Formats: sequence, C-alpha cells, structure tokens
Amino acid sequence: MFFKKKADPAVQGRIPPGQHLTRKWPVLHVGQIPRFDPATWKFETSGLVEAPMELDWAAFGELPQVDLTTDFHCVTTWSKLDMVWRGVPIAEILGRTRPAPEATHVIIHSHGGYATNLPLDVVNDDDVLLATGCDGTPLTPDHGYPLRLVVPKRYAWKSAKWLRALEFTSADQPGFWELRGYHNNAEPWAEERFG
Ligand SMILES: Nc1nc2c(c(=O)[nH]1)N[C@H]1C(S)=C(S)[C@@H](COP(=O)(O)O)O[C@H]1N2
Ligand SMILES: [Mo]
Repeated sequence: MFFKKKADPAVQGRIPPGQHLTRKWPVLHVGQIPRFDPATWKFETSGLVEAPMELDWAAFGELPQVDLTTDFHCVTTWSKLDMVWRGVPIAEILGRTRPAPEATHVIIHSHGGYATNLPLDVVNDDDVLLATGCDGTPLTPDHGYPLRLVVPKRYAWKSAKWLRALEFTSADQPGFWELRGYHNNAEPWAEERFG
C-alpha cells in the first residue's frame, strides 16, 4: 500500500484550519535556554490563592504524575499529534494552592521573564499538565527541562517552557506574545492567531 499515508481522514480531522502535520518536533522560543540548577530551582504559586506554594525540585518530584496523550498546535502552522506527555495534572496544583474565589486569570511565568496568560477556567482542564517528560524521556533542555506547562487546547505559545510560577489574579495581564500582537485567547480551531 504505497499511498496509505495520504489524507487519512482520522488525522485530517485533528488538524485545525491553516495547520499542517509535522512528525518532527520543532524547537521554538525567544532567548536563551536556561541551565537547570537543582539547588536554586523552585516552582511557586502566588497572588489570589489560599495557600501559596514554594517547592524545590525534590519536593516537586513528590507530586503525583500521569501520562497523557494530546496534540500540540503551534501558531507558525505546525501541529504534532499524539504527544505522550508525563507530568503533574493541574488539578494537583489547584487542589493544594486553592485559588481564591476572586481569581479569574493565571499569569504563567518562566525562567528569564517569558510570560503568558490564560483564564483560570481554561487552565483548570483535565488535559493541562505541568510536564516533566515527553514520549518516554525527560524533557530535553530545548523543550523546557525541567518543567513546562502544556495546554493542548491553545496554540503552543501558551505552553510555557522552563515554568517557574503560576500567579493567580483578578485581572488579565497579557504576556510576551500577547503584548506583541498575538491573540489573547489563542484557540487553534477558531484560528485565533492575531489579536
Ligand atoms: N519560556 C518560553 N516558553 C515558550 C516559548 C518561549 O519563547 N519561552 N515559546 C513558545 C512557543 S511560541 C512555542 S511554539 C512552544 C514550542 O515548544 P517546543 O519548542 O517544545 O516545540 O513553546 C512555547 N513556550
Ligand atoms: Mo509558537
């Protein structure tokens, strides 16, 4: 069957408009890949939460992790299907840090100053992970080691690499790309590329 791979309808139905399938995993980011230092690394929650968290790498490693297969859509038009992420479900964080009733948004902060923003109800979804690995191995430095956010239902710039903090707020606060003309909501099936 020489032409079996062409236009598989099951695959086509998972590629949002204007996107194409990639089998490679491109690397995209601004700035430098940070060096991981387990002595100084920490993950924090802050802002409108009942119990702010501050975890070092060892403590973070004690949180429960799961494997979850999801698709990944970059605004530069590549989509990668069936990525097997390993990570801490966002529910494990929300359950511990307990956002206050006034919290409506999450500002996602990475090492080096990259940030992105999402409504709390978008972050609070079953497929959102704080990922430590993909496809059976730890994340490589270029893909966010040791920790990145994964938000499969939004364009990939919302999936911050080198994640360091989640800040809960009562007002939205555009992040790096949102301030530079990208759409605030970034939903691939609605092609929310530019604001
Ligand atoms: N900290 C940080 N995270 C980031 C970015 C970045 O520049 N800095 N780029 C985003 C963009 S635009 C994309 S497409 C994805 C790419 O993830 P990948 O390099 O693992 O494919 O990371 C996102 N996360
Ligand atoms: Mo991107």
